[in-house]
Amino acid sequence: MNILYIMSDDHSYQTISAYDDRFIQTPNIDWIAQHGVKFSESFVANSLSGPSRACMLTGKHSHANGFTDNSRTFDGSQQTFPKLLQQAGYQTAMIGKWHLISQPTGFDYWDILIGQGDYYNPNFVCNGQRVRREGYVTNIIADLAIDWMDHKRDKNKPFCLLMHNKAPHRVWSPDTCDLDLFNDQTYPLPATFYDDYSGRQAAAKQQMSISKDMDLVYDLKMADKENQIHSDPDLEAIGRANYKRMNAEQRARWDKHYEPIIRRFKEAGLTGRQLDEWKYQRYMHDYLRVIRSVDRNVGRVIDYLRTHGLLENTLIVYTSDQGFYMGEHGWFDKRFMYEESFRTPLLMYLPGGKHGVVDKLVQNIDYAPTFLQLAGVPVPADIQGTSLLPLLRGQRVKHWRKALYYHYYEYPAEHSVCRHYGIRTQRYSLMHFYNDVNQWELYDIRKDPENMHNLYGLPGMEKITAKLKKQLLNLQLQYDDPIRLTPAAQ
Ligand SMILES: [Ca+2]
Repeated sequence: MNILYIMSDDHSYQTISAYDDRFIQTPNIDWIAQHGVKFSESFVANSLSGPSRACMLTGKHSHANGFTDNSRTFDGSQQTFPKLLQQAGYQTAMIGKWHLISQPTGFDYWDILIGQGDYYNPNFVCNGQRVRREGYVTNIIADLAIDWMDHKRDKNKPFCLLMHNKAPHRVWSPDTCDLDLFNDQTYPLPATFYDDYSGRQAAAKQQMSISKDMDLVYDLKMADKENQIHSDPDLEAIGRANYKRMNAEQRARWDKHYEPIIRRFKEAGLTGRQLDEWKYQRYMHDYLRVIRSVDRNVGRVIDYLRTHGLLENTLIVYTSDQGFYMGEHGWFDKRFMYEESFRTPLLMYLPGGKHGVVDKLVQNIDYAPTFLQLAGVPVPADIQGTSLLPLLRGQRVKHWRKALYYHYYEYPAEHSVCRHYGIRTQRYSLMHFYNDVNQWELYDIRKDPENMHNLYGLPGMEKITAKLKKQLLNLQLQYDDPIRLTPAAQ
């Protein structure tokens, strides 16, 4: 069985119509759900790019694979599932955003973006060789994936291809052919857009708010020709450099779309909530245009499999490195153990497998053992995830996990989200923010899926809190996390 693993960067489940059809239709991504499994309770172990990728490759939590935050360098000498598949006779390839600093190991072919990568005319490193490619990044990554499957692999061997999009990562720059999509759409503000963060210290401290931290020039492309609009100097400089990176044809189409928006923005002189809500609409427009391109390119790759008889023997996975805020709590970005960023979309098509929804608690440490088991490779005992293969085959699973563990480390850093760890059951989330703050938060997800009402310490919550803390400590011991609940906190 071949494995095609497609992972986008910061793709929220809110913007996949198989999960939520309020904002956009994604028929090609939905195809995977319609012909396979949609995991409705899918989560990450650490809601950030590099750490999430490291968890996925190793099947281990961040403390165990060493890549706890984006300042780290991935130790490529450690065990990963691509290496184990390669040893078992698979052809392995990694194409697109890598973001683990060290060079990829365990791949017969790799062709990766440098760092975060650029949307337009991006630079890649192909098996160690630097190359600039003209065009739009999502199209290029799909082109490379198809080209590898078509021409570069050994067709006598099964393959495992990791296709990692840069899109829709900040700053959500659409393909020029998609710029005018959704021009007439106005999106409803999330109910929590004006959250005041009462009862939640870490939420109050963050710097990822659309109102305060979303940059006019960098994020919202208001780089005017007259040079009158100014924003954060560093971000503005990158925003203007992104514009210069385009070729003449791309710039002409870009200007045709953005110049009238910039002109109207200058004339309007928006302030306060009007400005906040204008920013939200601009953000949604660009983000959703980027998703349209992601979906189209997923369709191209599935079409390739279909026309080459590979749908009968290829597992197709679509996921994201974590969830993302579409204005909920007034935010963009991720990092928190709150639902929107802790969750991640996960769709899998297994030929001959189950069709439908799986509501078991699953996490990105489960992918590695799934692929190994599918390939008939023994799953090493030090892998912390659990194979999803029985769930994909529709088998009855008696003893599935009752709770997930989460640990986020990147602080102090961009967006100022405090360090925290926590536990998530089907019903509750309990999280402990530590380091410069010391606060517990408890949510009843069934009653409060938006994580607005911190129940920790309230009368009547003692019993469930004690039970969850005990379960949390058990998970920390099970996964051997050196940072764990102290006796005083229990
Ligand atoms: Ca990401």
